[in-house]
Amino acid sequence: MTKKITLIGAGQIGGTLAHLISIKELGDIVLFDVAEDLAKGKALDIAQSTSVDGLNVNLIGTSSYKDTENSDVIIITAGVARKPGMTRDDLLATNLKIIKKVGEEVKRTSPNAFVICITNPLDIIVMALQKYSGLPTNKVVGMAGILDSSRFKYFLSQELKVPVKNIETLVLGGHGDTMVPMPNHTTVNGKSLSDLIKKEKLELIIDRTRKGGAEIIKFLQKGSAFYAPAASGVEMAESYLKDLKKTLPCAAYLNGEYGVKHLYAGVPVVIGKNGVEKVIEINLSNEEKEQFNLSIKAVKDLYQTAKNIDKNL
Ligand code: A3D
Repeated sequence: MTKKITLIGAGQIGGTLAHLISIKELGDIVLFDVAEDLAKGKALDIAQSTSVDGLNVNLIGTSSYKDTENSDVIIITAGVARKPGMTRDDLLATNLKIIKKVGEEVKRTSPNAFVICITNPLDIIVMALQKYSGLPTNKVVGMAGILDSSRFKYFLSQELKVPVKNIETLVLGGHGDTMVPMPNHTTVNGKSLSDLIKKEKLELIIDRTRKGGAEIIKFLQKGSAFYAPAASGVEMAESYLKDLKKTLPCAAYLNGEYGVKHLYAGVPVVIGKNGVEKVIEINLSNEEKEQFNLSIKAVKDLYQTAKNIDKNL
């Protein structure tokens, strides 16, 4: 049966998600936004693009949650994005309020959906979304690690002059300035990265990866990255819908894994037809552990700030 995919937020990422999902024919698409005309306009434009290629996808734009009922997958980008000079954490209060409403509506209309959150600050918003929606933790997951890893991979491919597909890499931790690119878990054509690149160069690339979002905001001025974030969200949705059981770095609920309890953070997980089916625990060196723990501390601190805003979290 045709799957139903709802995109809550029809802004830059929401529109790109709809386009990519239609090209891949993953399912019928409901593009939802409080700005109804924006959702309707983008849905109509993308629907017309499907007749160019003869794609078999239905799209609608709406501001009514009734139209989203019984979705199989929901991808959430509702909220505000960063402007130049802002950190992801600056978005917290505004986006928490938005996500409360979204979470409650998701619970009411699509309690069986697999829900992917992209709204920033990611780790806290996905945690809040799980609480507000009451959906099981394996059905609520955050997109960040795939994007951060893709940036790391791209910069390495440019430096080493090898195709991106020959590089395997990983970025863990929270989606912020303390994220942890993992050079020791990176291979290029199966070879260890440390044999191929000078330490100083690698450090520059790690720093550029951590600031990858800000670099794009500085160019765009009016918004933040959306093509790569959307591509990353689609990879997660596809792994769920087709039961691909891919191992992907995502913001997942930790219940003791990596020594962390009751918190969302970026770790490798297996995504298949049951949602997040497994958290993969990889061995971390002492230095990696230290950096990961620092990143977890930043997530915990921001969670405390969120609790000061809404004590029910
Ligand atoms: P933008 O183009 O502003 O789209 C956001 C949309 O949300 C707008 O069309 C709003 O009308 C809509 N919206 C606001 N409130 C609601 C609501 N209550 N219900 C439904 N829709 C609503 O932003 P964007 O698409 O560029 O970014 C969306 C979010 O993703 C932001 O919070 C970004 O910071 C975040 N983001 C995350 C990553 C990660 O890697 C995690 C990367 C890039 C952007």
